[in-house]
Amino acid sequence: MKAFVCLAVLLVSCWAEEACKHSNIAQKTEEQVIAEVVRDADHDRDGSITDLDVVQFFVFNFDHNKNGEVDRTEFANQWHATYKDEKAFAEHVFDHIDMKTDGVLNIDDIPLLENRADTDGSGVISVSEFQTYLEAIYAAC
Ligand SMILES: [Ca+2]
Ligand SMILES: [Ca+2]
Ligand SMILES: [Ca+2]
Repeated sequence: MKAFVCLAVLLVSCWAEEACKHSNIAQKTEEQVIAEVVRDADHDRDGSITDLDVVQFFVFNFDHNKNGEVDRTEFANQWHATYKDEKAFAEHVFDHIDMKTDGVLNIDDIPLLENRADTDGSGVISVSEFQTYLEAIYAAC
């Protein structure tokens, strides 16, 4: 566990060193984009982001070749098309969400994502926890 925390800290500091700036072709602010993502991710609008919401959000919207996984290119293209962030920035978002760092988002990332975002340990990611998680990703970039 301790080794994992150290690794996580290392990875975060690596990301922080990259000169990456939020830019959006529609001039949306980070706050506007995050609000849209949170709204879309809570697919059934019940105030929490469940496994099913995550699968519906990512697999249905982003998995263009329908192979059950979302790769970095699929993610960047769709994030850019939907939220208008620059693709390079969308790739940074992907790198944070790809918890297993194997280059694809799939069901293996979900438990890791939940561990990371469920900060009160309630077993479910609330809309506000998901928002905080996204804000951290945008701020780290
Ligand atoms: Ca939900
Ligand atoms: Ca795919
Ligand atoms: Ca929670």
